Amino acid sequence: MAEKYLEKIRNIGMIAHIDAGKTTVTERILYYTKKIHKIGEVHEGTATMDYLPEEQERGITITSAATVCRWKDKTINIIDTPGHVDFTIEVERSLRVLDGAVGIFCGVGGVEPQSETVWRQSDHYKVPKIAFVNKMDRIGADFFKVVEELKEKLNANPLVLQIPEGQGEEFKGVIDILRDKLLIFDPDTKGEVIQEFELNEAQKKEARKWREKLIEQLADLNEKILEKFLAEEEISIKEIKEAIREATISLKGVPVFLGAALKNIGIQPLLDGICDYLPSPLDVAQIQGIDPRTKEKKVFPISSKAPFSALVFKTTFETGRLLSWIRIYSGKIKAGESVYNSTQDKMQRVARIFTLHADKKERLDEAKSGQIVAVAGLKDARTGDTLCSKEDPILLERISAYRPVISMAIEPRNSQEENKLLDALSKMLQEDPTLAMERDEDTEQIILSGMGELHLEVVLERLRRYFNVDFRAGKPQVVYRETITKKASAYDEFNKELGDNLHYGFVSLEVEPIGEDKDNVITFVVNTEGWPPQWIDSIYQSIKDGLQSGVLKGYPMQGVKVAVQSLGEIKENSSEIGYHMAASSALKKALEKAGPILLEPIMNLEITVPEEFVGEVVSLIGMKGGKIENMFDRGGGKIIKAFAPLSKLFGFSTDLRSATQGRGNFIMKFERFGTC
Ligand SMILES: Nc1nc2c(ncn2[C@@H]2O[C@H](COP(=O)(O)OP(=O)(O)OP(=O)(O)O)[C@@H](O)[C@H]2O)c(=O)[nH]1
Ligand SMILES: [Mg+2]
Repeated sequence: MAEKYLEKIRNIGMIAHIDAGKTTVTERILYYTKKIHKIGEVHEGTATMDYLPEEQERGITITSAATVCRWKDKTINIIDTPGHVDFTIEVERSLRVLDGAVGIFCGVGGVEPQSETVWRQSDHYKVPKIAFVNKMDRIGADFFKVVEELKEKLNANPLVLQIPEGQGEEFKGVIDILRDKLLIFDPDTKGEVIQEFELNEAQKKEARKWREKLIEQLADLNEKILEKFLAEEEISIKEIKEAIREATISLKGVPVFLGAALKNIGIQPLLDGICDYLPSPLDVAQIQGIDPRTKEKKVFPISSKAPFSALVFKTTFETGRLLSWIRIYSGKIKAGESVYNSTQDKMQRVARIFTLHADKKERLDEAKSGQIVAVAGLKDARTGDTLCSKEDPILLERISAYRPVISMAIEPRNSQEENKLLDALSKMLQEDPTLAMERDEDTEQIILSGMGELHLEVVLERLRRYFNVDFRAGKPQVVYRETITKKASAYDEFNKELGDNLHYGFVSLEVEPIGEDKDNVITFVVNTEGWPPQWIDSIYQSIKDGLQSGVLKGYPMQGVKVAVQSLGEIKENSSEIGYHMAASSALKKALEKAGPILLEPIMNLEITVPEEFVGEVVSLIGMKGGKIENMFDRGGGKIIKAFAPLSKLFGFSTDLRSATQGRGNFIMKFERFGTC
């Protein structure tokens, strides 16, 4: 029997393009659910979820923040994610542990590029969604156009449940097409009081049209509705809502709501929608993992009585102490207990458990299946680690990593500062899987790499602000990759005394280009049957490591297939070390012969510009070595989509501003490593 409390939980995320209104919507949700008593605003630096000074100064979300509130009989855990492309990891790791999401769209901008990206990410994790078309008060808002874009750009099946009464400056309220009511959100009570009006004839006609459309869509998806529809029988609101819920959870439909969060319009029906249509932890597939001992597939039931399993999806340092954000899939934990970190193969103690509300915490004695909580005390926990019980362990899939594209050299002012810097960086690296650090062997400089200029800018700001470190930072540089352009083969024989033992290994292999943006592939053409698995593992690992640092400049390689073709042995002397060394050297020789080249980050640009500046922007893109992919009209301006190498795009915002007298805007995201 499923436990009742689980049905009443909604774990949801707010996902969208930058500035769509995720934080503003969340603020209203907190207000109407009485979690806060005063509405704060992003642009005033007072929004609850944007609590970091870096966020308040810029008016954008940088790190995802969690909160929990209650609406009617449901407990809603919300994660408000950032829309800026440099912080996509925050969305990725949140989506990994959430059961549902609200995609927020600007009524004017529609489905903007980063919305497309996060929507696809959520599709990848099979996260059911509802859509909220926000900013309906803005001039140029067009709800129906956004609905069309949901179909065209996101391949979604929008189930329109509301239509607007007026749009843009004329926007007055929301028409509920299921209940045939016009909802007006009283501005004097900050939208808390909702007045319901009967529809006039014109509104009724429009509402009926959309309801019929909705029923047709549902009939396509749902047998019961189809039967009644064909028999022309009355279909009750309850039946319609059940069908919508089924369609949403099975990823076949996306209920669409609308409003204007800033004007306090449309939030309570959205909250009802979250409760009515988004899944509870019981409605989503059980999480699959493997048994770390046998490597066999393993599944635990979603229940607090099952063995414990949880995923660490985020870690943060607060006043020097590590806080791990976890999603509990099964079982429960109590404060003070120890858990097994199956990723790191060690026991860790859960000192305290908290629910999070932005930057505030509330202590709990225990937490169980379905919950999202933060725990203190797990030393060295990292994003993507699995927690479970030692007796019945499970290992869950890690969270995908991202490839840094920009690096920057930093130099501490003196050796005392260097220790402080390294200490601070080790904490920040633990928090942020998209940040990487290495030492330049020649200059001894510390090289930080990350997702973009803003990402590194925020990292430096945090180092200065929180850790009080004094350092000099260089200019951002592009991070490259390497690949090969032709087939080549090579072999190597290792035969040396190391320590007191002779080590032997012979490896011959072939390397081949398989497409510059493809992941590497390592195969064994040679029949490895009968060979000790540790030798084969050693060769595999050696090749894998070797591909991490290319033969031109030491950048990671990609798009390379390595086929091990033959192996040789000398009975007494063959060893893991021997094969490791032979494979590494054979690989190096083969790569050198295979026409290695550098690949650079190619960025995808979407530029919005008034018609009269199109010429200037086209020539600017040409100057930057870019290629225009297409151009189309949107919201009275032109959108130009182009690809260009990142190395030429530093300072692009200034160039674009001067080419368009400040009227052009752009969004840039990483497309691939390649040649333009
Ligand atoms: N006109 C209008 N402006 C809005 C509305 N909702 C939000 N805004 C404004 O749009 C801006 C961005 O809103 P946010 O809530 O920060 O958007 P976000 O999606 O959280 O942005 P990021 O977290 O940075 O990705 C703010 O200045 C809001 O005041 C709305 O309904 N109408
Ligand atoms: Mg935000």
